[in-house]
Amino acid sequence: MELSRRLFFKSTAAGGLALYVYGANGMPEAVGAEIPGGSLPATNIRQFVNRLTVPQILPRKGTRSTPYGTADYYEISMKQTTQQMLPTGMPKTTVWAYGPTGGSDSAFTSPGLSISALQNRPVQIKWTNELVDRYGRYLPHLFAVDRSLHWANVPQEPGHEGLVSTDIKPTLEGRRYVTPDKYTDPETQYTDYTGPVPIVTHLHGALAVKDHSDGYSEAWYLPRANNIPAGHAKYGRWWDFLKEKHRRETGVDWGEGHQTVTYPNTNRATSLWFHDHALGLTRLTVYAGAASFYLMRGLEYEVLDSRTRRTARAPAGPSNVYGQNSPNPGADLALAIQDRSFNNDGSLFYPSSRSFFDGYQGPFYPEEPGIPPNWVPEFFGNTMVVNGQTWPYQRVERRRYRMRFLNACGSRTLYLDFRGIPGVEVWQVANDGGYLDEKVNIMQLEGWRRGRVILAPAERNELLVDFTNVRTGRYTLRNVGPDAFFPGGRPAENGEEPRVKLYPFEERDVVFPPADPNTTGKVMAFDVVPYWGVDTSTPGRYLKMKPQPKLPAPVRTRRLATTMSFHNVNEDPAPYASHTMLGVLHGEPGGKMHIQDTMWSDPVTENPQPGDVEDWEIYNLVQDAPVPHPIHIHETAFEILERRMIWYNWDTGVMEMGPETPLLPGETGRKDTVFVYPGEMIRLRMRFTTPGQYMWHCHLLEHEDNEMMRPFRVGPEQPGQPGDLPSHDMPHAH
Ligand SMILES: [Cu+2]
Repeated sequence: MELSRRLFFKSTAAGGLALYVYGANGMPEAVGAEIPGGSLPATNIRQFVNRLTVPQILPRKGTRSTPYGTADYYEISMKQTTQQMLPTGMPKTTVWAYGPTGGSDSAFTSPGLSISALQNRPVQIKWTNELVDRYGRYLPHLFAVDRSLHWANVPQEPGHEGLVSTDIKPTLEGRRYVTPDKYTDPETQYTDYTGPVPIVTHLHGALAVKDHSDGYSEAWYLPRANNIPAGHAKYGRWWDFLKEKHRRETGVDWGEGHQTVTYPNTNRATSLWFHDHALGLTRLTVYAGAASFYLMRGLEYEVLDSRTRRTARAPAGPSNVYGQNSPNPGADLALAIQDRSFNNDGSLFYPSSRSFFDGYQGPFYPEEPGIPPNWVPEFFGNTMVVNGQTWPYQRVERRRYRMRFLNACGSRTLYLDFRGIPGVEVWQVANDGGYLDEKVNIMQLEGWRRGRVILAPAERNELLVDFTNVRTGRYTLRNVGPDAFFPGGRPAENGEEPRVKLYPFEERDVVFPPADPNTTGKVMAFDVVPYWGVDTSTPGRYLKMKPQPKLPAPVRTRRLATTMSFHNVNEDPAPYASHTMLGVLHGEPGGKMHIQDTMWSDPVTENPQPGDVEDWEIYNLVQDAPVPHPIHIHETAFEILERRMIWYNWDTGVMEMGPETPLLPGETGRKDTVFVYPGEMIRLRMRFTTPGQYMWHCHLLEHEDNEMMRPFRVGPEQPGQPGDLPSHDMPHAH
């Protein structure tokens, strides 16, 4: 198999960092070419063949009475199905899709049908795991599940001190990893997990959701299959406790293969999305297709028209409800962007082996305790998929459109680039938390930012895209984000050399190679045609935003860290990434700070009380492999108060504080996901309102699945909640 590029950063004597990119032959090579994937080369896929599909709205199944009031009620299943992701004429792709329980196969798509929710009108959903075949037997995962991580551990393989439990890291003692074709002896070998697949769905960005309804990673459940192997648990460690809590509070019970949850919908208008969150395999199940939009409509459009001082008019679509109309999104387009790789038979490709990432061939855990056999630290697909199709096109009229973008990639950061559409106006009006305090005129930003919109994994935004002054013809929406390890910064232009210099502060300069211009450098095409109607929506220049009230001063400040663990193996001078972590910092910025590394299994360290406003300062300390981490905090949304350069001296432990840097465009208002760049501290302010057990984590899904996730608790420990697990030994070397 062709090897992925190996890319890492090495400190130089001057204290700067040099960027090294290694090819399969171990020699530095140029970047900006097609990246490796499955057996189907991305260049064999014709672009702009299929017309964009915008997910229709899922009709509700009825209403239910809940403690929050009358709720819209839905039943949604996850099933295996096929869809035409590649252009017509090429093979179909097997995906895992959300769809209405009992609905026809055509209603199961990836992304799934959207939910349209109204602010303060609750929603109740019964989620069912239907990952079974037509004989009722469980379906294995589409991709290699790594059983050496701290994961759901469905087979309950023993952990430290012989502990038998789900949701622990098994020791796999005395066993050596082999690929499935070489697996013969369960006493001395282990291989990929191919059993029934646990799922649990999280509504990303939903505020004030109780923990029983938040998709806690240890509240997963298997499908109701007739051949669950002996010794396999059907539910995660937190299932019983949260099941009983939901039953007690809402009167609705959970059962084999299904879970019902209740959302209060106290958010402002914004674009939420839901996706799988099962412990240690989220990256794989989301890659298989488990993601959909959840569009939260406000009681009114929060934006004013400066000419009238009344509510502005947003570009609208016709009512676009599944089963009631033929699909017609009108001028309201929800766009989920995902990078994917394919094999010649149309199947999705995701690496089954660590060697795809950096050529490392083993030994693996537990022999080489830091290195899991299947997990890769990051993965970049070599095609761009929008709403479940590779490189679609969309016909747009010379008028204004409301576009809600979602970066649903696992690792990839998008730099959407509108520069190739002369005459277009682009206004960012909302981010993931709702409408901004200040609109952003994207085409008038300064320097390299002009025409570009950055989207970290899991971030969303809403753009008003105005084609009124664009000449008819075909235009490409491009992506100038990175194809490989991403250090932050800006894309190289005109053959510029990539570079990463973080220190000294006044010389900070980060330039990365942009995506391959022929493949992942393109997102989709717009075919601009005349418009014969009258566009009554408010032009961007007249939009007047309503700033959010500021949160009061915090009752406490927490100092937290993102770190990464590396291992030197054999004589190889380059360290191998082992796992990513969050941590707690002790000491004062500017002086010595000590890092308390924390893993998923460690006891809760962040424990606000209900109603508390807290500041979280998150320090990205990974300077020898500079990776920005998109941090997501459940239950709440935050103000971004500060970005500041930092430099942590790993030898002396001194945290040097540098100058403050401006917030990025579109970071006003509230957010639920935010990048923390390498060598940077970001300060977030938020209020916690709902008692219970939640998670905060990196949303780079490969990181999230391997320890870069922490439980946190609002309020006191709950009577009867599952106890802490013994912390497992993980190498904490840096
Ligand atoms: Cu991360």
